[in-house]
Amino acid sequence: MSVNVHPVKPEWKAKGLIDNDTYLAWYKRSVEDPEGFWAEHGKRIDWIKPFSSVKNTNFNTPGVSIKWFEDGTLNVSANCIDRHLATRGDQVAILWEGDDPSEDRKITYRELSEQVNRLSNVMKANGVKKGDRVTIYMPMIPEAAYTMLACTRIGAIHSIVFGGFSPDALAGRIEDCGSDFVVTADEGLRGGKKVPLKANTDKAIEIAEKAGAKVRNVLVVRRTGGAVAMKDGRDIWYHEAMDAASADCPPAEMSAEDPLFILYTSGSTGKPKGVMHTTGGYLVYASMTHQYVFDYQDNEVYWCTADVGWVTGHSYIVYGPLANGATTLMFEGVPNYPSPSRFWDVVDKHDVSIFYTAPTAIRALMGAGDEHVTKTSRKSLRVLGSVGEPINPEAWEWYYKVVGEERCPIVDTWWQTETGGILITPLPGATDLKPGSATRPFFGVQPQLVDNDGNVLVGATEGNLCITDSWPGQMRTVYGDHERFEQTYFSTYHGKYFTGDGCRRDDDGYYWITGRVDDVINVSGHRMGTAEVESALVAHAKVSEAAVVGYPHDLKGQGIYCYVTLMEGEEPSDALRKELVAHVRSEIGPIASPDKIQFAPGLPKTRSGKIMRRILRKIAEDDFGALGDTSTLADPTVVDDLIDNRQNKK
Ligand code: 6R9
Repeated sequence: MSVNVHPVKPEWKAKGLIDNDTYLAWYKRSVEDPEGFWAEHGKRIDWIKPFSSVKNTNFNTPGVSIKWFEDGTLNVSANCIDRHLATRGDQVAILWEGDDPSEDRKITYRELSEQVNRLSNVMKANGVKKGDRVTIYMPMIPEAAYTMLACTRIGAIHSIVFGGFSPDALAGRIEDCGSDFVVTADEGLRGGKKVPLKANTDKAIEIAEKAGAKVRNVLVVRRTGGAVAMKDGRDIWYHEAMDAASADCPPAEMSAEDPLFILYTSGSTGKPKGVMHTTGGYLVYASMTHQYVFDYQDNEVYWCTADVGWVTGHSYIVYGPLANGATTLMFEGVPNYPSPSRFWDVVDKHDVSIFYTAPTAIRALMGAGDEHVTKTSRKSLRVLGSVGEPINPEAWEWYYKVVGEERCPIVDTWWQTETGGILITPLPGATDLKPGSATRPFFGVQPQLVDNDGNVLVGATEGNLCITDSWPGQMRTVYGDHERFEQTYFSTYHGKYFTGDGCRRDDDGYYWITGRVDDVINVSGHRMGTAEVESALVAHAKVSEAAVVGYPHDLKGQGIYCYVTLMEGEEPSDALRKELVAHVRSEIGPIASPDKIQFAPGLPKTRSGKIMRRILRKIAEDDFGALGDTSTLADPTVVDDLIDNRQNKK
């Protein structure tokens, strides 16, 4: 494969915070002397009590333990707000762009301070204490950021559930972390359509309470003004409570290792994991990566198009940018509403310098036609970013040429919910770019490729991506299940953090992520455990068994392909297909909608009863010439039926 290398342009180097020599020198120090390196960079945030211990980490099972800056104390909201007031009180902190292009709001750091202080008092007055779990199920409105920051101000742990998730999914997450306080809105608004957030919350609480959970209060922001039921004694209108609250709430002094947030993410088993991040290391890492990866410089407008329901929204809409005193743009809408020019219209309207989005959006906009881009100016753009899944070189080149007019470096940032911040990425002033490669490790990050037996691979090679030592932003545990944390991440390759991704390293030491090697698929940049979709399918009364795999999809990256075996006496039909799609949507949410459903009388299993997914993947890809060895199957004849009835015939 020929690679179209784009060397760092002289003007990128001149403007950039870090050039290649600096990158190489800092990187060397960061791995040779992590204590010294992070002692220095740990000071980039404000500590109430400075740390003396820097790094105390162990990747060996049992006993995995990760602590950074552990004797230091700080408050995240004070770092994201209070410390900027003297110099940037009147600077816009959050630049909000509504779903409807006529709506926007500019919230200065001073206004942010007032809102967050009031909200902290509202939460306190309603019994929220340090260490309590607060569930946030909200649209992309500034109040979502206020709520996150108010939690950090009083030491409560937030758990954000993406607004596109179903009541069932929300219920499971409320229950798992024992959350008794929920913040939501009457309705969300996306692409002109309303999302019934409060009604979903009511349903979720009903489900969770049947399972033993108890939700004391629901705080409800009025967004659309749509009619919603308010339960006496439990539900509180946000605006009423805010009016009555004082605008002064001193920040709680938190230990560096106190929990900051929980964020549920899919793994290879059916139950989402509560990824837990802590206070000090996370903030140091989020702010440092935000500054250097995006090359953020004072007074620039920075826009990350993610939703706060995903980790990208946590680290790169809220915590990283605000800790750096940036102006962060928060967008309520979608890329193609009211037209496929929306992103670029917003860039022009607000003079956005740095723009960070996902390959799935880039591919969709590329498909809509260049004219939607070229009719806009985009002259304010300086740096472009990509995250969420591998970006194919064609989409990369389009982003570079058509959107950025070859003026803007593209940072293809590889990272995960678990890593808290970006681990492998170019730096705008330092790294020669290769479309499709996330390029080189960030400071302090030591990638390693291993084969399936755990042998370390050197030089240009391909293997399973591990990280051999800790970085400050790393997750600390799975909430309530440390053993699962050790099992999932540190037991496959003993003593190493295993990412679940496959990866190639080229002759220049550049990393090329090839995608998940476990049973996780990546649909439009969203992680989906195939087991989750399978359990949703088998929860349907007519389904006896299901196996789910990913297949290449032009827009989504991967599509969801389901093999379904029906109960005795049930007949396959298109109506049932539709019913199953609707069922999965209601169990998990629209992002889990199956793309293909194939009714299969039998699934290919080994004699020990294991489903051979390798075969199912090949059939879903319409690549059954290369099925490999099927001799270990209990009943090899099922394969012929699967091939005959495949849903992806080319
Ligand atoms: C931040 C985020 C993590 C998984 C990860 C990988 C894929 C993310 C990528 C990428 C190739 C990139 N991924 N960024 N693959 N290149 N630049 O997306 O977190 O939702 O936890 O997903 O996404 O497979 O393991 P999360």
